[in-house]
Amino acid sequence: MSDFMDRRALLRRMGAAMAGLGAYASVAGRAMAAGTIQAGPASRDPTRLVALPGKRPLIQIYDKPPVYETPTGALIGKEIYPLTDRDAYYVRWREANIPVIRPEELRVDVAGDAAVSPRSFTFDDLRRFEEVSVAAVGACTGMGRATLRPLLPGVPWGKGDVSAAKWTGVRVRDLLEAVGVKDDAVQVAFKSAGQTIASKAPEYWRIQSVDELMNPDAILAYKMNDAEIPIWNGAPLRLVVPGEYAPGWVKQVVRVEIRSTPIDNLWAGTQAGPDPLRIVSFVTTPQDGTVLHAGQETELTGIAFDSGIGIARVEVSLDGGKTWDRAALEPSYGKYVWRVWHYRFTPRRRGKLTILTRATGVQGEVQPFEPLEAHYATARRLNSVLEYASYLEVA
Ligand SMILES: Nc1nc2c(c(=O)[nH]1)N[C@H]1C(S)=C(S)[C@@H](COP(=O)(O)O)O[C@H]1N2
Ligand SMILES: [Mo]
Repeated sequence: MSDFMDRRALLRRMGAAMAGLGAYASVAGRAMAAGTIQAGPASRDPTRLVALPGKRPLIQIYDKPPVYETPTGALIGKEIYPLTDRDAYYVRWREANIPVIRPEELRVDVAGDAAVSPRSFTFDDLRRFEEVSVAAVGACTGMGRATLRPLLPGVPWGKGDVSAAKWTGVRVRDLLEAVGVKDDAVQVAFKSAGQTIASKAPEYWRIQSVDELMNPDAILAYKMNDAEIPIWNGAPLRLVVPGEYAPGWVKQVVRVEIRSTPIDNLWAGTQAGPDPLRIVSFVTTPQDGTVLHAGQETELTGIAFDSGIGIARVEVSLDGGKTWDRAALEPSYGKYVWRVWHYRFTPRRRGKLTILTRATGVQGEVQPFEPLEAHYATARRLNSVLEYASYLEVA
């Protein structure tokens, strides 16, 4: 049985590697032109690991467009501790074709009716601005959705639709100042290069308010963890808005539109404004399903993050929330980076073990115990203790 599983996983991995990136883009592109491409069936089998070219095996949720979750044990990486390694960073696209754009081919149009002097920038032009770096957590708004009942629409994410990386590039503010922003600007829209699978809104646009983009930490990045950005994570240029949820972090940015009227588009929504990360914590290792040994001391490692305000403490409960005990926090590695924490205990009772964790921020905000009803209804931002429970076993 396990032999069979291994073979299947191996075959899938080989298939994915052989298909290659070029093949993926052109096959999907042709299928889309023929009107045959659709979102693949959603499934979330945490044991189904598939490697995209250049990535290590990740939990495949969709094949086309590619949606891959990072196994929790791979969130804290080694390239730049405690950030996620580039080949483990989660992947989420709506595009049916993901063009390969070499830096020398890149043109970014910074335009729109509220731009004073619209301009097209080459990669070399961008490199003439001051280069800045920021390390930040990137998190999808659907975190933990797969754990809720009734099941909600949307990508059935587990806990791994989040990662952290060091991004290097140019400040959006510097670009906006270079072209000039008119007084009547209400928002800035960012458009990606490819075409999404939605025929009614084939272009992926997201909007930010001008105020958010005056944050010097908002950047258009061309490097990840001091190296090339994987195509899957938005090479050659992606938007990074630290402290905010990642749907607005448009990948493969080719157009920046400074607008005096809100854009009317399925992806963009109509309201520009901050979308700060809500406080959350969870166990990264041991991963769910791990069997612990009764009487043997075990160390839990986990992460906790918020929008950059600061984590004061993380507590762990082994009895379903009746009692809580404090975990040991590692030092902060940057305000937008997750805090790593550890907790040691010795399991005694054999059987299933559910572990809850609860983060508290420096301003007193507490990770909610249950999903907020309003958020449950919209299937967004479900950062409760319960969604992030860990399910282990003691033998
Ligand atoms: N071009 C493009 N950018 C995009 C998306 C997308 O579908 N297309 N998805 C957004 C969403 S919903 C998320 S959660 C993040 C995921 O970034 P990643 O694939 O680098 O992990 O990218 C954002 N930027
Ligand atoms: Mo997302």
